[in-house]
Amino acid sequence: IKNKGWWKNMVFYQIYPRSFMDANNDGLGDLEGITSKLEHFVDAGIGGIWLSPIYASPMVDAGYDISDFKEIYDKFGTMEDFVELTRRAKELGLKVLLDLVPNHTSDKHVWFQKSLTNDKQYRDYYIWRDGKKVDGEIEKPPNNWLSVFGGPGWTYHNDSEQWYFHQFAPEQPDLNYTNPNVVKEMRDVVEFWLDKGVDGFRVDAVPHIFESNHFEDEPLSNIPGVTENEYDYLEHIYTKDDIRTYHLIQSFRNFLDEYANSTDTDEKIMMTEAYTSLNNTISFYDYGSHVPFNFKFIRDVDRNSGPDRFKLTIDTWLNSLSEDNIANWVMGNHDNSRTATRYPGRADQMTMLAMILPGVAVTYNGEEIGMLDNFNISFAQSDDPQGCNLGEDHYLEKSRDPARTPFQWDDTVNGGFNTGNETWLPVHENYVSLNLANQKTSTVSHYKIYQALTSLKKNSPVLEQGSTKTIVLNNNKVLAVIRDHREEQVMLLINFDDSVEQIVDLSEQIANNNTLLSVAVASSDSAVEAGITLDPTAVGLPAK
Ligand code: TEU
Repeated sequence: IKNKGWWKNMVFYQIYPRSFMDANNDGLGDLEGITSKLEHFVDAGIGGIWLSPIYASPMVDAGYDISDFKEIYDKFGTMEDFVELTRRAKELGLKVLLDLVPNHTSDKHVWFQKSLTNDKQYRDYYIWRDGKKVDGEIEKPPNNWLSVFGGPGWTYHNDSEQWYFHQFAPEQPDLNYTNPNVVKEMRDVVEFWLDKGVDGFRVDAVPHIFESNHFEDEPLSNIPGVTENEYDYLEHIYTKDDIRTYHLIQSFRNFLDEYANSTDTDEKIMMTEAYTSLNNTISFYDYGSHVPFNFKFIRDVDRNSGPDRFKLTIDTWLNSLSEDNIANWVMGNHDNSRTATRYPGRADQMTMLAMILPGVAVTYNGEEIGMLDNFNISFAQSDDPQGCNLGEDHYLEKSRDPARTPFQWDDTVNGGFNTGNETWLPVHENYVSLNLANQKTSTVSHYKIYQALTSLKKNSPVLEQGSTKTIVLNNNKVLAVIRDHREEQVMLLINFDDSVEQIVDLSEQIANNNTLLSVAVASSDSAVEAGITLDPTAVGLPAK
């Protein structure tokens, strides 16, 4: 395969198209907006972009409910706009990945519409079951399976007197992957976009693709305080992590490889989204995923975790990899609270970790400037079904909207996202000071640090090929990450203490005869002058 491994030391960036840049001022981001901002990625040191779904959709789940896999959502633009976006991206040397959503379609997809009419071919594209008759009278769902967004995983269809299954919203019916035609359809979708020149895919909701063919009731999780409508009320042993998922992923991988070979184009890659156990995540490497998303910085550590917890989290991940697996570090995405909100005052440290650790780093749009969640969203303004399902009093507890508000480009109206029309979610009011333009002119800013780190990552053989060691120093106040390669070292020091400075003695850590290339030090967002000392020369001690 041509240019195999181009992605192995790359920074990837997730674009949330609705919120990135609104070129036509209709309140919703669009492809033309993205194209107009492609230079930003070059400036930020990003190698590849992944676009959250841009396909035709009724937008019940922000585009993860697709009504036509081969059309562009009209408010995002046209196929010509997409072709232009990729053309310009290639010109700038950027790789382009799309979101592949194989688990389900929109209920408005023609396949489901035909399925509803009992069409011979399409009925079996989805998962239809008879309900349970109670006292011979009231129809109940076939079993107790729940939807990730809360409530039953089954919806009744009056005309055909059967229930269909949906892991997510009722408007997102699950495809039936035991039907080979469905697999073939999805392969056609992949091929369609590869023919348009995309470099790979982020594959959505992978552990949810298969369900047990026996439709057993799931056991109760017995987690205290969880109510019976909540997804966590059950243990999902029959609807998640099915072994057949891995074989499907392997078949996608084979297809990508065959495609790259037969067209003599660069390697095509796959990133897989799976919130699952460490073992299951690592298994995706064995079944062909190039980048099985590592969500450990989202799920396993938080603002209260000390250096020892971080060390454990990093080491456990790295030690699970076999030699040819490439590590990856995801800091945030559109489903989770933003990094700067989850790690108050430590956004820069998290950026440094992602960039100094080996392998692929994944940035969610806005994280390069330390954007914060916007909780100032009324129920009426809310969009996310996961939040709205909880009703007016509780929607913010699970809503993903706060992490999805428009990108803050500058201090003009709406943060420069558009030219003043109302935006689909409100722009965070802090945009007046927290914006890209501002951070570009400051000598020290989240963005400047981000840039320095991506540049170091790209240009340093140590970071690309070096070994990795983590050390807890100063009585569990400081975490050191040391990358070592031949005669060179890069060391990252993070002071976890919010108020007390740490003097770090590094004499033991610096290998004899080695040149210490750089030391990145940061104790809080305000102490970043020291963190920026990423000069390609040895930097003195002690740490600030
Ligand atoms: O998310 C898959 C998934 O499992 C989510 O339910 C996730 O755990 C949850 O949102 C955390 O709050 C993917 C997409 O990333 C998400 O945006 C979609 O809603 C979902 O699939 C359905 O397509």
